[in-house]
Amino acid sequence: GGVTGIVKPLPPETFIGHGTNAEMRWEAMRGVGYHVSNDRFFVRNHTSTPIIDAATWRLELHGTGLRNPRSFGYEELLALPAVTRDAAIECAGNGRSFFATQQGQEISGTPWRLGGIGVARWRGVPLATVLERAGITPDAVDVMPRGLDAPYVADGVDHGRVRRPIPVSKALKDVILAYEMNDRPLPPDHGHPVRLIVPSWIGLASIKWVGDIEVSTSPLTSPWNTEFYRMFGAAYPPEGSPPLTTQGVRSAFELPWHATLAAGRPYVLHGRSWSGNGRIAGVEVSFDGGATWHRAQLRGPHAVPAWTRWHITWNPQQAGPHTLLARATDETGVVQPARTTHNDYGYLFDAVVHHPVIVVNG
Ligand code: MTE
Ligand code: MO
Repeated sequence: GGVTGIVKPLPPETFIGHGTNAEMRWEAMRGVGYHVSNDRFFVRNHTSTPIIDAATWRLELHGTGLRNPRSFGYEELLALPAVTRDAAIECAGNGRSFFATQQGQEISGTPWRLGGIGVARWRGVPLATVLERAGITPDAVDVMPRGLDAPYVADGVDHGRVRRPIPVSKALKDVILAYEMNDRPLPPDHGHPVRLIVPSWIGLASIKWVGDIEVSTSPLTSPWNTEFYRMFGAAYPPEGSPPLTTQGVRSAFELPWHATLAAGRPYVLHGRSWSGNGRIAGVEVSFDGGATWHRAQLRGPHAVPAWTRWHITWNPQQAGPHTLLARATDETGVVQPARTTHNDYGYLFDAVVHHPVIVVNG
């Protein structure tokens, strides 16, 4: 899948049947600015990265919700009024491995730690512009973009090409058809030539390698909003929760797992927190596994929906293993919980993560 740079591929056995997946390395984020460079950005593919020629690529708009079904070529799209914005893309399964390692629960799916997220500067055309030029009707309800990557086959079932409906209200609000990532043309792994950016929503909604968009006056479905990307399990109704939309609140330290620190020396610990609900209002850090909490210093910018950087000084005194915790609160008052309610596919792990470090006598 063309994964380069310091992105760390997951062990091969973890992505059988899950395509090409690679995490962003949090321990390598120190000194990295607000945006994650394209070669460090996480990759999450259901199958594999297709190589698409922008010169022959077309975006087909079709369906009952359009008065003027039509298509756009790459150059036509580039000629439309463009917008640039910072936004996070985050996999619904980010943090999934902590259901097992922190809560002792069974889950299935790619075992992400916290590296299933990245923030980039995206440039492209508002989806609303393209839908208006295709004559979206007032009674249109759903918009379903579909990728040009290979159909997703799992356990002998062909689910077709990756696609998922978005309600018209969201599609017209802030969704972008992006052709640039951090001032470069989209790299193949991230959707070249054009992908959707659906701010605040689970990463799956941001369809890569988009080839067509159906606009319908009746509700649309796909396996990605009926079978997958809903909560199933003991705490949920048998048919599952409604399809997942916005992300929760999460935090991560820019530190290696099991980082070694010397006792008796002050360290400035850095991290980032983010929320699908809006801005981060505050972050507290605990150096003693949750007994006491200290307010971290937030540092701008604070784009929505993207992350807020923070730091806090720690002067470890006692040698031995320690657990660092970071707990964010967003502007809507949502606080990261101590535990996340289990769901079978391990989506939306939002609990405070126990980050182990080792203090040695300097
Ligand atoms: N779009 C297509 N066409 N095929 C895919 O497999 N994966 C989705 C989404 N868009 C996917 C896709 C998922 S699950 C996520 S989390 C994001 O892309 C990941 O985007 P990235 O690989 O650019 O980080
Ligand atoms: Mo995802």
